[in-house]
Amino acid sequence: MASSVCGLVGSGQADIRTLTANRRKSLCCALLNLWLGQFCPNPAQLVSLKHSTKMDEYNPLAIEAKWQNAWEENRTNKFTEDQLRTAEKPYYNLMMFPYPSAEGLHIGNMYAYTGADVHGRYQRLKGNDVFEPMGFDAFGIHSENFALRQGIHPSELIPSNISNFARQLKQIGGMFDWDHVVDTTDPTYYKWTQWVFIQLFNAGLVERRVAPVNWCPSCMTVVANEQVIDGLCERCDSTVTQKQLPQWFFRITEYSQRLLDNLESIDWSEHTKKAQQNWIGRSEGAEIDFRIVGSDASIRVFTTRPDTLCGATYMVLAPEHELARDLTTLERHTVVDRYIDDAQSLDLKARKMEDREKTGVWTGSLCVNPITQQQIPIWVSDYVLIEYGTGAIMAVPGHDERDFEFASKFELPIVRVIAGEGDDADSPLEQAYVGDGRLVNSRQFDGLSVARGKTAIVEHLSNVGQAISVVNYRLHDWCISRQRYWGPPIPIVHCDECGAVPVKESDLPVKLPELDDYKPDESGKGPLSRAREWVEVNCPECGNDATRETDVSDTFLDSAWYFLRYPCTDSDEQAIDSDLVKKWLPVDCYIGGQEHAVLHLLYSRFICMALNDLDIIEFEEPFTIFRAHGLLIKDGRKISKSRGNIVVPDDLIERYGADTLRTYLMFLGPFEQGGDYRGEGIQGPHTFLRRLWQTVAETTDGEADPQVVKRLHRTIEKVSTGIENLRFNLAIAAMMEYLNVVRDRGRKFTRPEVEPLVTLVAPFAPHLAEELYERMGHKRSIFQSKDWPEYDPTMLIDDVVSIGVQINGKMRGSIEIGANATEDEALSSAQSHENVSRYLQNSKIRKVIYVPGRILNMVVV
Ligand code: ANZ
Ligand code: ZN
Repeated sequence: MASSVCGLVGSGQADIRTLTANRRKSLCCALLNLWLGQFCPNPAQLVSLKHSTKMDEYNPLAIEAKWQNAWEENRTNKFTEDQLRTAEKPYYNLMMFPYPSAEGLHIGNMYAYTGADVHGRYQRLKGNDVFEPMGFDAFGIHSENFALRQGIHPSELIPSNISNFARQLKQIGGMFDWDHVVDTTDPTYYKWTQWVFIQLFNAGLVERRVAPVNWCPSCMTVVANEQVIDGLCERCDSTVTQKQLPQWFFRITEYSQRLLDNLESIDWSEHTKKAQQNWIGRSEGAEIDFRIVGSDASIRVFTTRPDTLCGATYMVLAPEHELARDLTTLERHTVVDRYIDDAQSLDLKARKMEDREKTGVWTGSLCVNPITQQQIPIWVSDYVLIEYGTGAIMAVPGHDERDFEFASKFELPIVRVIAGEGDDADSPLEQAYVGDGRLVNSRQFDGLSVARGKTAIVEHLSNVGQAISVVNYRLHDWCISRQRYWGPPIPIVHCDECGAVPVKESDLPVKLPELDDYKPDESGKGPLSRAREWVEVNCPECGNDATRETDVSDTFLDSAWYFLRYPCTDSDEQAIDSDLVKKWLPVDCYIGGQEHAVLHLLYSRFICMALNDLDIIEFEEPFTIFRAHGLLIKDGRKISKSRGNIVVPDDLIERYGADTLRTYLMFLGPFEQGGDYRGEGIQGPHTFLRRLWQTVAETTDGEADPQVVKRLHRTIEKVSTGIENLRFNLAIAAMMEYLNVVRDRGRKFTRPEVEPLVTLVAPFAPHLAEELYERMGHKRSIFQSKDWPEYDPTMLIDDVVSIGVQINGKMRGSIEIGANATEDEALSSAQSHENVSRYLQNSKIRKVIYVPGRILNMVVV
């Protein structure tokens, strides 16, 4: 036996690091054989039964252990480095790797992985060289919090979780290449995560700045915007507040437009693309300057509706706006200062909620509307956000809902400047009018359409230097700093002389120091700052005393490039072997959860664009196809640990076998929509597999029945397109139907009728298929056969039947015609029939009676 299968032994002692190493001989083999022995007392006996007339029972556990062992021994699913380099039809089939934070994989995870594996096995049976690697996203807050709860150090806990995950993933019959595993917590991996950071740093794409961040007082860490749900921390439900900290940022916003444009060239589900578009949030508009009364200075606002400028009756600054305090008059100071201080303790997410009651204060100052020349008040309110646009808005209560609400509350003037069809220019507004129309109350611009008004007003103001057209994006730079322990240290040294200096590449990895007390605290500094000896270091540039960066990087960085590493894990010398990456990437098909539609997928795209710009890789888009799987529902709710409705797959596998579980899960519904898990339903697929087993045993030699062959071709078509469109349920239903046809009313069935079904079922029930394939006399693995059956398209046409043709009630012949042919088709076929046409000569058809599939009767005179 060639290689490590530690995960199968799975009692927790095995360390995943043995899995990542290149073709390392394993000590586990002997153990594995012992373990297998429990289920498969005598594999030779199984084989000898091939020729026995009395078929043994379908025993899933025995054959599954046998084939998992055989795959391991024959390296069926593994590539050597050489094979990776020379594969002729490379197909990279990837699924999002799990974070091993929980006790093990639950049935919902199995659902996702099985679907992706079915797709991979199908591609392989079609003759592709399918690379299907697996790994563990084991750094990060999820894993760390899990370890904290268990009271076990993550460096102890995570490896045993990983080996349990690996055991389960093997048990379910996944076609994973266990010689190319990525474990993000392994220094041989995170060395290269740090290397990626340094490449981006050197390219000027990394920046350190003080920024307001969401701060969870309970997790005691910065949390990303998207981890704040309704103002609460996603993990612990505490109220999130704001804190000012120096942070490391990746400048993803430099790529906003490219991230948007490229969406057109990739085959992703529309839903996912839409989510990315919304997240990037492009909006076209203008920046307009408003002169401050009694000052030479002006305030710049961003608006998408310059056409409504004449309706701007006041201005609003974000509380953090640099002019907010300066513009406040003496008598307004107390009120405004208090308002600004209060706003800053609120979290960013809560402030963005549309339905929050509007609050605000007047600064006491005024500015001038550049068209109407009216003096309008400058307010401060937290509904304006500092990080979007210019942090200041012109408020148009007549046409913006938020402004309308604010103006109504504070009794500010509301003016209509857009009139829809039939609207009176001067009738008061009951609510903001957000529809299309023509400009009114807008001086020389009256009568213009909204679209024309936008360009006309911007053009007018830009001539006097008071406006420019701009495009804004909602997307923010990516904050990658985490003040936590369980992550890769950010490879930076702080030196008084040289500033922030990246660690020399030859000094990577910067190993995560062992820390017994790794809990975060409220200092705002990461736990690594407590590792005194580790922190003190010489500056890589000038050699003077310096200190290490103590933040670790975001887990999303680990997963933003792991797919580049899988084919390269044989190399310790470089992160990315350009030949291998060129051969295997972009990923042909990526499957994962819709919850990652934005962050993980967007960050991965960004990293690839950046590495492409640096000539490290030759493509920009990492995933040619992406499909999100649906969710498995139980009792009307998503299956998840937090909902306490977990189903552990191990028990089901023990009872029915992995093949049955796989087939059952895939039978539940369209894969992209998910399915409703009901335990009893598993019997159906189980019976199907048993019947298939029985059928193969009872198969006789002989010719195939043409009618059955016809059904076979239809079945091949249904199964192939079903799998291609991830409609696995339809594929399975088609096979079940076909098996009924084969065994219809006790008919004898033959090998050419049955054998292709074994291949069709192989993606779903790989162990069973291997066993049956072997019993049918094949020597190599079915997955090396490239035997996926082709269907003949002409066989898909309607069944042809023979129907009688009568003329005036007398039978005059019969025609071969499609069972569902129309009356016209039947008539024209009859008219070209030699005998029939003779009787029709010189007569006129008065009436036609046609019963499809039965009879055609013509009344002629
Ligand atoms: C005047 C106006 C009139 C606006 C109108 C809208 C409708 P999107 O489409 O999301 O880009 N805005 C600008 N900066 C803002 C900030 N920092 N915080 C909160 N709101 C801000 O939204 C752009 C619109 O949102 C801008 O156009 C501005 O209000 C507001 F009938 O300007 B508008
Ligand atoms: Zn220095």
